[in-house]
Amino acid sequence: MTLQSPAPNTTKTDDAVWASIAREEDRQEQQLELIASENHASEEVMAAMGTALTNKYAEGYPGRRYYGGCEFVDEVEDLARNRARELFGSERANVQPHSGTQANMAAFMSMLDPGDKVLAMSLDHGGHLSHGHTKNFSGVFYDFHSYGVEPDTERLDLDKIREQALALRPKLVIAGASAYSRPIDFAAFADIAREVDALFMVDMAHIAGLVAGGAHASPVPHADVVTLTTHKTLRGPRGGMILCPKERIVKINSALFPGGQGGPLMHVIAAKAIAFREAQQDSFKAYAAQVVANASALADGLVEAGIRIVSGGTDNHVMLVDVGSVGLSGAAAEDALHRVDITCNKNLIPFDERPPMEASGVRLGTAAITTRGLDVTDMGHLAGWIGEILRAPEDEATIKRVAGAVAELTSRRPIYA
Ligand code: DSN
Repeated sequence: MTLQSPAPNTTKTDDAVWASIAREEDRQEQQLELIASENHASEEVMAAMGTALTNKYAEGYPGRRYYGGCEFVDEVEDLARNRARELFGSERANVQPHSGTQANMAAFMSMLDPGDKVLAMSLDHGGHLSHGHTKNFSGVFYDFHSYGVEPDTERLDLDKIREQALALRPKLVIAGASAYSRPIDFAAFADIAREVDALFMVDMAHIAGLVAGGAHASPVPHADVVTLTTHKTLRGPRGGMILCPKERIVKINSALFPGGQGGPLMHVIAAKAIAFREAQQDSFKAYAAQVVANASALADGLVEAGIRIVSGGTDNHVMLVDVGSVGLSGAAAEDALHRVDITCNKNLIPFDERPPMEASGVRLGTAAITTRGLDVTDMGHLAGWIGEILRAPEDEATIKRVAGAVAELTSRRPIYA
């Protein structure tokens, strides 16, 4: 494929910005990206974001815009909406949210009044900022209460969550997490919500690509509203999306625009449409299965190296590594791994006694490294390298040897060949 924009010979006059972009592109090629919420979008997805669609205002929805000249961006948004509906088996889709948090804001506005009670997963146990953190709009405008994982299993206990819901009688129950490595039983969650006359929403941002690829059960048949981001396991452009049954779409659309956003990013919506088509291919099903297989192999390898994984392992793309088990804080582990070009983020583990900027865990995910072709054999090596670095974070010989092994692997498996 020939990229149309930016044309390969585009005159680049802004040396400062292009130099930083080049350094970031090199960084991505040279480092193993284990941040669980990141991925490497295809060149075609990225090309769509560099087109003239960025110039177009299109407030409103296809066929009902507040600007002229929208006939072609209407085509693009219709393609994106229809492909999203087909991909996830949803009656309706809104592809305009600029982010997952803005998708959540619109979802809440469509279902809740300020002050309404909501039950969602605690951020400290793996939930998300926009599910009720006191400094986030969600915690400011709504009355959020949280459930968490059990101290012994480090898993959700649906019976306990049901008891909480019966006591609280929330208007909305939310399932979905940013650091939870076990399957979520959406049907059981929906039953709890129905029993207490609550609405049920799922934020599947992290697992959207696994759902699309058949590697995690779908929440779409069970939830009143499903929100997601398009850039994590789904491997599209940075952005958000909302799925819902047809009777909810009018309120959702109006809550998103004019409720929470102005003009949609039509260049990003074009990139979303391309990513949804990519996710409809058999190759994406294989990708989703490989993401899960790789995560499982990486977790097993770390356990073999004597490092504790929260809940003992993973069934999806993510795991929480308790680096306190080898005497490190999450921040120290993140720094140590960064020195050998392995990128990850410090993360609280459930019942953590350290503050968030220090934390006792790191969160590792396999979405991005699977995109660049790493397999379960590579995971065995990677687990060994991580184990060596976490056990000897200051040992120069170990750092040099592992950094060399990472460099050899990344050069053999380029992202954009
Ligand atoms: N901050 C994202 C993550 O890393 O999981 C979620 O929004």
